[in-house]
Amino acid sequence: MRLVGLLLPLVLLALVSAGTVKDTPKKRFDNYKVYQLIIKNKIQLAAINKLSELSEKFNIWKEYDERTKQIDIMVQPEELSHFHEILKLNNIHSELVVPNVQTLIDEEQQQVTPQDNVSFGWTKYYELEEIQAWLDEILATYPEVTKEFIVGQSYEGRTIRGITISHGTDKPGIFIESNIHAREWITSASATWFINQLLTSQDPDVRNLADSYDWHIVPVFNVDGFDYSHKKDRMWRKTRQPHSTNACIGADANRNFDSYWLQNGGSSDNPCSETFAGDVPNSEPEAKALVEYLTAHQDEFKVYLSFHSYGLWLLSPYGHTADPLEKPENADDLLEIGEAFTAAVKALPYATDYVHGPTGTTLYVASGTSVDWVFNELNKEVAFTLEFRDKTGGSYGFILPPVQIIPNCEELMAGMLALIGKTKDLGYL
Ligand code: 0X9
Ligand code: ZN
Repeated sequence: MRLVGLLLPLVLLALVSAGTVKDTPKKRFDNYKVYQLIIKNKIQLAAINKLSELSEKFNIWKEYDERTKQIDIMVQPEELSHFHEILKLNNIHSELVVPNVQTLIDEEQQQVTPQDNVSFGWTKYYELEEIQAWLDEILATYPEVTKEFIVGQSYEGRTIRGITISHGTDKPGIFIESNIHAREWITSASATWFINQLLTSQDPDVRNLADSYDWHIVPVFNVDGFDYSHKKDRMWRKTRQPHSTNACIGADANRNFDSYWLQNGGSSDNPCSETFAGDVPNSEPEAKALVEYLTAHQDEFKVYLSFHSYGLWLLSPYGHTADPLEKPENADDLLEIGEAFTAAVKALPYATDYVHGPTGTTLYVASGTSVDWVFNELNKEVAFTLEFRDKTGGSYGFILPPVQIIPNCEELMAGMLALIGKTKDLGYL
């Protein structure tokens, strides 16, 4: 009796303090299916883009890719017959790539080793609190070479944290921003693995990488979205700031930066779209915080990398245009760096094929991205978007099985060694 009397207020307190996130059940994706579509003309593209405005029902996993003409799209079970009707009417070819998204989510949650419950490893995906606790542990274990930095606060009041790893002073800096898109869990898993490698690896090449540069790494940038993707909706992409005139929540943080913002069709003004640019540039507190942080610390880094998934791409600016004639002055250097990265990844036993090139002509036009903002406004000459595993049209998309975390990380390290090596050879570092 006394125990119940003590416990009940505690339980209630825990529920209340966890806030509204605890109030709604976790979204299930039973029988949601993912299709890969082949788009042959503008009418077909317009038809699919129209559907995708209803992002709850038709959720774009991979936007229209200029080069391969493919789109990956997740469809709610209730909309399947409508969807197939639209495909038929527009003569769009489709292939089923994920028959049941919930099955993938369930498999993703299965523990690979019981050990992962005890200590942090890279055979499962961790929640935000676990990543934060791990970061604290890393900072406490390596006080000589690590330092915490704070980018700012998210809409829901979480702290956006980063770590610097530095073996000396005034080395050329490399800034890594990861998990700007909430559902891209492999990005923070890889960023934490990379931090761990810089601190613990005995491989001479990795030691050289750690010792020669000042690293600035933000493993989870979109903290609110990431937490929401773990607790409520595995497929959440955007931020969590509500919109004043619309029920749809959040903006695509990677469309919210003030570089060609909302231009050239590379983003949307519809708050319900997955690529909603926000009402104004930097409307999202997270983007605003990053802009302010990077502006204040612009002298501390020369290379900027943004981790995404999926598709196996290494993308350079510009993102705002698909005109091949409109390219940065150092476009050839960026191609050479991209070549080094893709060749190094290909040489691993997995023989994974990354594709590199300018975003607008290689993938699709994306305006207002963090990478383009850093490139154009902070005049950083080397800036890339990395799109990790899965491959497009693959069986997993964003829900990359935990057994693939380490292989993805190995590819990241091989690619990174080559990317940084070539960037140095070309005189940027
Ligand atoms: O659309 C995006 O924001 C990125 N792809 S994702 O599927 N992860 O959402 C690509 C961003 C391209 N980057 C630049 N324009 N620099
Ligand atoms: Zn992304």
